[in-house]
Amino acid sequence: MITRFLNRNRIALLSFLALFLISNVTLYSIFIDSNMMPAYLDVDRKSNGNTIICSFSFQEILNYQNRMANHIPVEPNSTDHKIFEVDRNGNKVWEMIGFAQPHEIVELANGHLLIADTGYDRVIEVDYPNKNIVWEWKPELINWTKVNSNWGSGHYYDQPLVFDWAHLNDVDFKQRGTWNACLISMRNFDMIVEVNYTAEKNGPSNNPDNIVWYYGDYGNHSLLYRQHNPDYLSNGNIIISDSENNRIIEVNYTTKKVEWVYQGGLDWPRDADEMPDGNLLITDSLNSRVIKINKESKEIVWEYKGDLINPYEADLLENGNVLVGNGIGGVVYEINPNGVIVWRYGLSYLKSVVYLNCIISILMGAVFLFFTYIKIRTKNKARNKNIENYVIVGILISFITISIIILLTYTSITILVFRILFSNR
Ligand SMILES: [Ca+2]
Ligand SMILES: [Ca+2]
Ligand SMILES: [Ca+2]
Repeated sequence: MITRFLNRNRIALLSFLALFLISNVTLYSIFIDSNMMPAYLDVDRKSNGNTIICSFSFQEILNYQNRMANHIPVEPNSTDHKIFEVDRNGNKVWEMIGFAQPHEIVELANGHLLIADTGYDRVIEVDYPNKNIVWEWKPELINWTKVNSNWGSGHYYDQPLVFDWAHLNDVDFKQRGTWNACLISMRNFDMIVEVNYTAEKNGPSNNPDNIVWYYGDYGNHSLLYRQHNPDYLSNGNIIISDSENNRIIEVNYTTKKVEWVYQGGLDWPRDADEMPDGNLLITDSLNSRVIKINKESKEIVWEYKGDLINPYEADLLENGNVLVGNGIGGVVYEINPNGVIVWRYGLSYLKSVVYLNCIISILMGAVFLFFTYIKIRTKNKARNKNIENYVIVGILISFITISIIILLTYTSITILVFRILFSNR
């Protein structure tokens, strides 16, 4: 029975499937155990020319639901959540742990780093290159009723959770003449606040009186719906990626009226930067692309997709290139205006999977062809004319298999991305 079932073709097919399975599981185990499947959020070019990266692991993305459901905070010494700096040659020159999904970094003029430490619901200032926390701002320490008397004790703001409560995902910094300001985004509050940083530093900190401006209100999705990356514009207004509303809005700082909207075709935008030429650089996360649009005409004047998978944000560099972290792709790219990658950091697990599977297919195709050839040659020399047919069939099998693998891999990546994102919102 078994011998009748196991003819030559089936043995070839079964051994291919076995090798395919074993090698992929092995690769996955190696990568995930050694923390080689990072997910990148903010990626910035520092003033010293190095690149600083907010990183957490793919494993942590998978853990996220469990942490949320059971209120499990990230362990303080977890190496899955870190910020590190690499030089032009890709050497790691600085690293710091002690975060939970670090989301955003700002380098201050004195070299200190302001960090949005999302999972721990705080902004911290670190005295880089030392790693001391010299200032901390936590929404759970704020008396929100003093900011707005309508926000009473039953309000979301007054009911902190131990993990990822506010989802504080962004901090920006601005010198305002006599005082310095921080613009802070709390995604789960549907709100951004401007904090008087100078007053905070002069103490006492976490003072509600130091919140000098805010926009948005929890649950009022006509204003903001789980936003990212509010930035100061040169005209004094605030630009915000209103992510779940799939739009970019400009809010007048004085009147709090929306003065400008860009909506067309965006899917979960998470970053919009004003460029010196007046255009906007937008990271359209779920469309896995970075675009430049003309702010007046709203036309797309530049687009980069490449193999981006859910990028978080992009920056225009001084040399005119664009720096972007490839989301769960685990790679950082510097892209020139012609769409050419001129610098990269990191290894893409997902790409490695595709390449590995292509190599396996080609190898198995070659082995299959070789044994077919030997068998025909030894069995019946008169049938040698059929070898060409076997060769063609063998090549076709390899080709079709590779195509299916690439298709399946990218389909699974897409499904994975959607699953992760929809479950994390
Ligand atoms: Ca950045
Ligand atoms: Ca930002
Ligand atoms: Ca940016």
